[in-house]
Amino acid sequence: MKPFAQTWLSLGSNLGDRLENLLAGTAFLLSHGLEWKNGSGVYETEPVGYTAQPAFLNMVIHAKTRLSPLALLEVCQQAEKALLRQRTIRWGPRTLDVDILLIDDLILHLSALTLPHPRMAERAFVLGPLGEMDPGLMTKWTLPHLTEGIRLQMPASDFRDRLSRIIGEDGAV
Ligand code: GSY
Repeated sequence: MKPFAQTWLSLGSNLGDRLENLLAGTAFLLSHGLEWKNGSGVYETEPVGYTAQPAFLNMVIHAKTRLSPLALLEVCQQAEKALLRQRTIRWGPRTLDVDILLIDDLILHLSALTLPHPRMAERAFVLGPLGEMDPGLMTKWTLPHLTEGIRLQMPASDFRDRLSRIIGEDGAV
């Protein structure tokens, strides 16, 4: 059996019921080969890139998995599809976005997947939640602690409680 890898994923939503989208997306991941280790709080964040769109809810989750990097990418894309991701403008609104930030110490340059995530070091909506959840990781990867334009909306423990109600007691959250 393949050994476990640890992974850190960024989740974002700015269409529909944003919190429900994050919960449903996380539940999807946990039923498709990922095991929960930890999660950040949920932050309301100003849109980056294409700015004429609604504010996002963003969070980071830390999970372990036996999936290969490309199989993990496939599951992340399936989670987006399961949430009926609608996206007409490349950087525009979406029901759910799932980005792989890190897998262990892997440095990857594939056409489908670059690790560490190439834009994570400049995104407060990633660095704020990641820094809250995993300060050691910020030091390890020399990441800046940017928090501009982000505001804690729901503490990590409340998100975990809501998630437990969806996935049940044996979801190991
Ligand atoms: O790459 C993730 C999608 N995205 C986001 C996001 O998740 N949050 C914020 N605040 N801005 C964003 N711009 C893009 S594209």
